[in-house]
Amino acid sequence: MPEDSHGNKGLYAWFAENPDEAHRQFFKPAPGLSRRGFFAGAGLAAAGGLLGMTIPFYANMPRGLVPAAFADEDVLVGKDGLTLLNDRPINAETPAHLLDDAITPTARHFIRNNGLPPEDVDADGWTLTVDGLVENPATFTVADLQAQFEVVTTALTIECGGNGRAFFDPPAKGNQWTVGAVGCSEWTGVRLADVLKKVGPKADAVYTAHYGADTHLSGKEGKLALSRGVPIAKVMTDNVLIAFAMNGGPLHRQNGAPLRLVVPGWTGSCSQKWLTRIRLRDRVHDGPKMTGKSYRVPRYPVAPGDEVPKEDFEIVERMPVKSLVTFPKNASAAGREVEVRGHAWSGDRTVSAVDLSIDFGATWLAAALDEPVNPGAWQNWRHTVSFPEAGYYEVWARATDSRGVMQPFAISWNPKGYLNNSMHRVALRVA
Ligand SMILES: Nc1nc2c(c(=O)[nH]1)N[C@H]1C(S)=C(S)[C@@H](COP(=O)(O)O)O[C@H]1N2
Ligand SMILES: [Mo]
Repeated sequence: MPEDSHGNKGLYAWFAENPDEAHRQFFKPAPGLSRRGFFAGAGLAAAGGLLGMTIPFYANMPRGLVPAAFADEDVLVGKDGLTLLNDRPINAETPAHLLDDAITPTARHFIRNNGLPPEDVDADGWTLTVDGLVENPATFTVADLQAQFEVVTTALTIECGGNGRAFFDPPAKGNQWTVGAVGCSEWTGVRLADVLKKVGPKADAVYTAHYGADTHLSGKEGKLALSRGVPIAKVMTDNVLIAFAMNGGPLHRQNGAPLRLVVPGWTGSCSQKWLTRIRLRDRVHDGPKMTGKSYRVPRYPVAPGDEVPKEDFEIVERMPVKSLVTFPKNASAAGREVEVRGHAWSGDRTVSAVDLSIDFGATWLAAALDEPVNPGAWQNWRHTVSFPEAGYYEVWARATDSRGVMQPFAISWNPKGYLNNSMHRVALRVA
């Protein structure tokens, strides 16, 4: 049972393991309103004790809800400094200055859940089935994957399609990600391409369909939180992984343990967590969050607030060119000379330049830019900036990719708030 560094069982673990009991322990019904959960005896001392008061609308509280009053500390067990945007499902981003490492530590990889992660995961008994339009459908344990295919370790960038949503005006509904729904950890696993070559895709297979073991928030049997897919051509590339380790250790529970897909550079939703099945299909997959307006953007620019017909949306695939300033921290104090640094990426492409401006875009300074450590990894950059005098400055970062596409200052609004790759701005008080 997961415990924190003080030996306490995490609140989330407690709720995951026995929601009814946890509910009884944490919540106290207002007298006379509901008898649900009221019981006498040893547990009573704790009941309501943590909140210290009754909850008038106790009867309406969904089973398994982790009280927001504690959520910040307890839900993010094993994570360090993440900002919780939602606790049901758990969504948490990493402040930019905590993404300063070249390789994102597990504790600082963001979390984007659409449903509830599976409970009591048995990594040894876990299986992945590959079926649908294949010659030889097969089921693999994690050990089978390790034994039958080449195991590779690569740094791969995952960015949520909604990263940057918070900067849309008018606001787009959904988690209000600022800049931190992105990470580049080192993933260890086998290539999906190798596994598919073994099972033999049939000639009419054109698309994958991914399934995971998380459950829908409604708790409805068989209802999936998210099931997406990608064109076969994408997964036949070398850097799409079925990963079982992260940064040399196990996957974090919230990042898909014990098995997940990593489809670098494409909207994070393609990287199915808690992976149980990959099915090959003869058409574009139509699982939950694959149809309608989910992870889709209008084919043409639309005015803010416009209603766009469903058929005018296209599926989000690769993520656009983007950069992040990870040092110095936004709104911090700085000296007259500062090494500004960060990362830059562009899905399926490389970044060819990162430029910085300290004068609101009038002039630009070229940063030193590293090659990616391997295809699919973000690129690190740095530049020592000299500020002419004391005062308030903004550092703007602008990446340009291998096709000459540059980050914009602001992007055209879209209804679900995807793909916001506008420049990252960091405010500095120079002494
Ligand atoms: N099974 C499953 N896989 C999933 C999701 C999910 O809700 N369920 N969320 C997806 C989305 S939208 C993103 S951005 C990435 C985030 O990966 P992370 O939580 O490890 O950062 O996981 C993807 N894989
Ligand atoms: Mo996402």
